[in-house]
Amino acid sequence: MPISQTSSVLIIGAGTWGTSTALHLARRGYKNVTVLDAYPIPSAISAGNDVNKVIFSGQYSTQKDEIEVNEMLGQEAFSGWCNDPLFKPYYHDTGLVMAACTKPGLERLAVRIRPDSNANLVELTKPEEFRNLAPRGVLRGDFTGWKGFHARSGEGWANARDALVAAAREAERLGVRFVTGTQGKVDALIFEKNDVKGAITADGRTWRADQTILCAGANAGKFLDFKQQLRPTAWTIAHIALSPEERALYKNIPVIFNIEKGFFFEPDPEGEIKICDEHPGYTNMVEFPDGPRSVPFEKTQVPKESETRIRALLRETMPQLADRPFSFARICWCADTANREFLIDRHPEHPSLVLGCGASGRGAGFKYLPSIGSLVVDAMEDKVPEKIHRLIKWNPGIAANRNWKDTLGRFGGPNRVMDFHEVKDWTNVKYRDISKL
Ligand code: FAD
Ligand code: FSA
Repeated sequence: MPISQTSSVLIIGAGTWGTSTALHLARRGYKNVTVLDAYPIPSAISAGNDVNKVIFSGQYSTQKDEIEVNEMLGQEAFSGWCNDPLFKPYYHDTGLVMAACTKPGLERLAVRIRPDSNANLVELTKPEEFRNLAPRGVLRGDFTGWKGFHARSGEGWANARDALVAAAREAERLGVRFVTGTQGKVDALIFEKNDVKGAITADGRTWRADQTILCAGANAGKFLDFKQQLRPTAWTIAHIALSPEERALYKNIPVIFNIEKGFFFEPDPEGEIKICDEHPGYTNMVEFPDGPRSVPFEKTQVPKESETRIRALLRETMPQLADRPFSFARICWCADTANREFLIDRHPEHPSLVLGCGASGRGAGFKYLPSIGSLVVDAMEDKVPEKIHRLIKWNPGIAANRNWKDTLGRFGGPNRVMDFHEVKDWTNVKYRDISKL
């Protein structure tokens, strides 16, 4: 049956990409769209349910065609943050510093940042140039060996959780139905005659649909054999609370991102600074009859070794905060493809199934919230331009015999993909429920 605006469309996952997809379907006039999510919005396990995310347009590849497509997709997303009245209030153009210290780190930095293409960049080579990025001794660390670039504007951060909730509310206003909790928790896809005809939820209900779009982030592999194309991989987040006086002092600092150590932002509206230690990620490898796979699990703590790395980053940059207790900590899962491209395509063997997956690609996928849904709907409408489709299509060939330990161009920590089975000690930070509207 040809797709029309009255076709029933079922989206699995109301995280970053599922919400964006719902919004773009509604904006294109689709009238029968349902989104299922296992958690109330914003989902406690969505990678996008976070106080802030980096909005950064840099590169991740050296291939000409990938650079071109990356620029195109990046511009679409950035235009959404700057011009779409829905998203504009959540973007903060604070500028961003991207830095590294070692030779391989600096070589990677040269891939990620191309000064020739951005007149807005200032090179930073000395510690005092980093310290001078914020007023009043906020960045009073040694910055030993740091080199990098400061984009004074055109990069920054977004208030992620609020932007996600705003997008969901707008989709709902335009007629999309969101079903969450047990009623929205998908147990399985409905496979019929080599096709996918919807999903079955934990309450036993059958949701049949003309088109099913899988946007379940790191959990997508629970429902479909991705033939090693997705690797659930986790990163680590912690917060430190500032006093009311300190909040004013730290306000408006640029995002500081050392690609070998981690990154942090100006305080969130609650007066907390979020810090992530950068590393090639953690897997949770489990043996299955057809081989090992990484399986996501939830935890609002981080490994002690991550705490040590976060404190080391603070000691180099803002030593005055390095020994403060964490007010929040969490592991956060993404899905990495074998080449860090997105995986957005109609499934070749299940014609009514569309995949909106692989969001750890191209740097990482939150920054595409305003626009990625448009590409997913293009995939459903079979009109993704060939030069993009070539890069983001279902392509198990490139994942065959996948090296699950591939760092995919990431640095930090021990410079290797870690596994949670190796972690002995975790932090013991007070629990906070992040699943609230
Ligand atoms: P998610 O947002 O995780 O959504 C998946 C959804 O599926 C969830 O809502 C979940 O509840 C739902 N789901 C799961 N199982 C089921 C089920 N059984 N039934 C129904 N629903 C289900 N990107 C940036 O651009 N900038 C950054 O600064 C940045 N920082 C990051 C920091 C960390 C620590 C991490 C982990 C990621 C970061 N990212 C960043 C990446 C970005 O957050 C992700 O790429 C993006 O949010 C992924 O979107 P998604 O929709 O694929 O997955
Ligand atoms: O380039 C970016 O926009 C950084 S996204 C933040 C991050 O934590 C990565 O640094 C990490 O490597 C992973 O992709 C999850 O997202």
